[in-house]
Amino acid sequence: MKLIDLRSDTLTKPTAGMRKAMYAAEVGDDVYGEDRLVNELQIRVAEMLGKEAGLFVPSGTMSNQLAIKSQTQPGDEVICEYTSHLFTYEGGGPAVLSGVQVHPLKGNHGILDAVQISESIRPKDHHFAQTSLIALENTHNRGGGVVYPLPIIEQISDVAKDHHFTMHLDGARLMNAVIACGVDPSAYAELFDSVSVCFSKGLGAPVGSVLVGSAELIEKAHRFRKMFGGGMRQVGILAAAGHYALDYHIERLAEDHHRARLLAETCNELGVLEDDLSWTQTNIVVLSFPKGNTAQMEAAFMDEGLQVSVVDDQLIRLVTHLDFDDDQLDQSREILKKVLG
Ligand code: TLP
Repeated sequence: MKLIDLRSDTLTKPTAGMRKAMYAAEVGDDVYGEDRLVNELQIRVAEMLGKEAGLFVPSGTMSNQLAIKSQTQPGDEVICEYTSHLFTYEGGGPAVLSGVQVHPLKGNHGILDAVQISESIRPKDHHFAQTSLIALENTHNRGGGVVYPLPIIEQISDVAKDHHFTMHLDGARLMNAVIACGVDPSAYAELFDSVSVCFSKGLGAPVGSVLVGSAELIEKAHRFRKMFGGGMRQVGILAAAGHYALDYHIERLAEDHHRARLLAETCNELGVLEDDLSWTQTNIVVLSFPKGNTAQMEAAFMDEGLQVSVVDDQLIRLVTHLDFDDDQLDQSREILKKVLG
């Protein structure tokens, strides 16, 4: 039985076209700054997002951590959402790598608002850690792939400006947000000092992210990338995959969103969708079960050939992606009905 894998959009394999581009890639040593495709990719992403400079890094995690390191001092505080990737899934990186403490706030499907952020800013008093960075995530992974509404980010950005804080965007799935709501990526990016974009999620590349920001910020991040062991050598091979993803895999994200919507409709009919259909906005579908049932449900789906991802003891996540087609969609809906019906 061929398994259908909906655990994550990170699981996609490079397509034949992408592999061809990687095979043909001219390479240089990027630690010397001599890999043309890497240099071009950094400029390309920076221009797409309206920023001065970009830095190619191995992962979304490193990109987020470099953004924190480059914009904080030890003892500072970073405000973020309590299920955000940089707080939940990055191994305590902010504390270890930047010596900052994270102030996690509970959002609505991962979305924070300006009022709760204002209320959580520490007074200027020597008892408190000083807030210096606000980090948001768009789309919000644990929020169920929800798109951050631009007006809310604008209000949060006003708060940040009033207090002279910097703003970082974990845009691992920024292109999903762009396709879902038709907002230009630069309209999001102009509200942030740094933005991280991943090629290895919905865009289907095997590896790689780019951090963008001002030339000064990226210069600092470049130094820290070396310190974190992220200086790479002949990585034009990977940059070629990034270029290919930008050329061919952005518009098609709409297909992933459509398939996710159909999966969500089935889950809704079966009474297991976490919330109403309006929260399934991109390629992530979240299912909710009575407490303690998710390991058993995961096994039941697996027995039928569907791999899902257990988020916690109540939630299961399905993520649509480049390697998930209409036939697999039909089969998945049948499996959901069989297991849950
Ligand atoms: N997310 C992965 C897991 O780590 C949970 C996934 O399967 O969704 N930001 C966001 C919003 C992410 O979802 C991820 C990966 C990252 C950053 C980290 O990217 P990598 O894995 O490249 O370090």
